Amino acid sequence: GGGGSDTASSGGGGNDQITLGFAQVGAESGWRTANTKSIQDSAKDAGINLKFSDAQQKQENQIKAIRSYIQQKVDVIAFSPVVESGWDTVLKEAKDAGIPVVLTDRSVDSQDTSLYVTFLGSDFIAEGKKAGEWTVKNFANASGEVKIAQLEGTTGSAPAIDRAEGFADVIKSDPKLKIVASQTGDFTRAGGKQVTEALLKSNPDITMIYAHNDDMALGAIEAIEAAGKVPGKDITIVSVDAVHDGMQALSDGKINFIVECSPLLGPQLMDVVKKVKAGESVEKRIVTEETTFTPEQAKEALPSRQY
Ligand code: GZL
Repeated sequence: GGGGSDTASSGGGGNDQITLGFAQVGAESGWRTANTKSIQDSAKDAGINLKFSDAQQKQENQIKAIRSYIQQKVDVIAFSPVVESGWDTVLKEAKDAGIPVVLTDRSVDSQDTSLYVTFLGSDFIAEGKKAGEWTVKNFANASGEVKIAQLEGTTGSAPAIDRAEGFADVIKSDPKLKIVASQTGDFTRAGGKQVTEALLKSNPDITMIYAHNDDMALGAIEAIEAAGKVPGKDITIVSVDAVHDGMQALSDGKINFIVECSPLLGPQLMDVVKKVKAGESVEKRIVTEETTFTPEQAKEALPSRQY
């Protein structure tokens, strides 16, 4: 037993009201807390009864939560799979119970795509490519080798796998660009700081850090400053998400470029839930709209950012 918080629910229990069971990854990053807020606020606005659980980044807790939603006979189940693999059994249980499942944010590697109605979330490979394109441009005139350290997201998660793939695909066009070290910081600030502290000892001459999310980049900034170096100058930093603290560091010049990954999936999720309940068809893949930011663009955008 234990692990993960109990499923909290909000909103009345009217008989024609839709009940959605959402199994969240955890609360590991600024992105995740903004994503949770978007889902909770949107459920309220949509009059949908939300049952919500936090799996503390453990797959077994997400599976437990999904099973509890099946027991409670919710109308729809939605979740962001912490890792890509290991979902077929529980998704089959949901299918056999006649409960449609919506994937948000991260996807699964199940061969049987009938196990879920749709996948609503970002194109992480495109995010990695955008980071790579900026890197190729930024170092086009560099004289020697550009030593890159990569802070990977949660091992086995779709964003970690795809952001690494998209980035590597693009930077291979310039042989000067070399990934000399790559390690997971599990999407957390503490993880990013610990990995960077070790990195700076083993690779003191790294030119750039590519972080799979802002929280790890912010941890890296702490480690770089503790080592007496200037983040954004001595070591170039590129990251993904564009959450408030990342955008602040970008605006301050401690990060050089951020690829946005929007957590505000709540409104689209509630639309999908209502369509599914009404038996209407939904596209199999819904890709989130998102952009990129330079320091100047961050300065302009910060005042109006929701997260
Ligand atoms: C991406 C999401 C990732 C964020 C991290 O959609 O799954 O998980 O990039 C978060 O900040 O922890």
